[in-house]
Amino acid sequence: MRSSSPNHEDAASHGTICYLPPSTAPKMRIIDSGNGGFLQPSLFLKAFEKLKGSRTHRFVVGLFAENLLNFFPELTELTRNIGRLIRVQPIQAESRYLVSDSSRSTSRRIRLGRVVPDSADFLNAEDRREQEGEGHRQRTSKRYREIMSTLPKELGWTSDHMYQYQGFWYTSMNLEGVMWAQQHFKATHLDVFLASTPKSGTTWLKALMFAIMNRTRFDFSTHPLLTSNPHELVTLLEFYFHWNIPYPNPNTPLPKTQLFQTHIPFTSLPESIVDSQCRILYLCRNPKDVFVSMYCFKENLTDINLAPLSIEEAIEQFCKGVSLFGPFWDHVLGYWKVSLEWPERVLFLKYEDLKRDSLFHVKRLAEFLGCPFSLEEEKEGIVHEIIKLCSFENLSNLKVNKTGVLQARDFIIEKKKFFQKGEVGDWKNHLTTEMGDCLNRIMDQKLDGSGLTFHDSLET
Ligand code: PAP
Repeated sequence: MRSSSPNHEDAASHGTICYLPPSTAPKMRIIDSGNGGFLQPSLFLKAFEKLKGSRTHRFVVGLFAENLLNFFPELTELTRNIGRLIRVQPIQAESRYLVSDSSRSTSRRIRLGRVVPDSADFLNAEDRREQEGEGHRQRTSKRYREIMSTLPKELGWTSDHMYQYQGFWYTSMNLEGVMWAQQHFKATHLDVFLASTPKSGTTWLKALMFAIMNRTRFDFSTHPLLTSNPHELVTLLEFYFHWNIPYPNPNTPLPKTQLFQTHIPFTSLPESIVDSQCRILYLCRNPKDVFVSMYCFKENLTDINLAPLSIEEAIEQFCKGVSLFGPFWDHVLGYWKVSLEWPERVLFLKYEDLKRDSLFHVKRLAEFLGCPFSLEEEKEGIVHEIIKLCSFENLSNLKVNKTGVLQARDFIIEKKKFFQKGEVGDWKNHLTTEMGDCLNRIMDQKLDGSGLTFHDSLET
């Protein structure tokens, strides 16, 4: 990582680029390393304009991208130009912030400025705890990475490597989160988990489960799903580690029933989830659509230093079991078996079945969650309202899902990427018949004797 470069000078020569958050925003301000002035958002925009056309015009400056956008929606447009924005890491009282440029074939990071405390006494007890937490997180991360260095690894889809841990494949970031959850997460019997392999329709189910479980709290005209992305409303368990620690924050009482999402395979779940008798909804989708959805999605995540992975290489990896949280078949079979063993605790649902008969499955889901729809609710059309609210057509057209990003540390993804096509059978537009047959053969082999098949849903 370079601490200075011609681009640094270039940026500085275009004036100060600063962001002064309002008092409700994180208690930090950015000052330019040049002259240390402050800017309000409008001036921030102006400064950014100045950079246009320069070598640094792609280097968008921001602090805690998500907060920035929450407070200044007018900056949303800028995120289109964000390459990879490296989250500010507070190091005691002063930090650097880094922005890297994804517009070029090689990744370069430049130091544009410093982050300094707003005032000498800016660190209150909570801030201090947060900083201690950050230090602890970094030490933990280092320990996890040492463990990772001893694990089998393979070429990654979105990062240089994936690591095999307890029989499944992970990126280093995901694996850190899994290890942390195994060590620290404490589930209670009131918790509900949505489990799935990536790209099985999790975003849809998050919306549906949230809407079903909270239906008496919100009305449909002002529903949180109209203003928040489903991933902002339901927490991804293995990302806790990358957000705030320590968890749970003793000062924040948790709601009685908490809905979590996870991609962790059943055999690697934190023990407390298995022991606490909480409910798990497992969502799966035909593997060919999962593969294609992941392949298209990965374009947004891939480290720009990596050689692109062709679809042929990717499917070869998938068929070897090397995919995010894969092998796909072991993930699915793990939950399938417990759903047969503990039907009252684990409900197994297919994306395609939900598409085919949403009404039936949404009602079944509500029963499983312990909050069945009453006859009055059915008469009032509440089930239909929930289905409509959470439909691909509705969610994908909301401003909140068309613009902006989700961020956890240096993982940044545009919200609209969670809504690609939402169709059954899109694989036919991407895979050759041979590729499809090959995946079918493998799945038949792996699922043989389990009673689980994807053929019904596959050929829809
Ligand atoms: P994640 O694992 O990254 O959270 P996930 O939500 O499981 O992703 O999967 C994304 C898929 O669900 C996308 O499928 P596609 O690539 O084949 O299009 C996305 O379009 C689809 N999806 C998202 N929301 C909905 C919805 N409301 N209804 C149906 N499908 C949806």
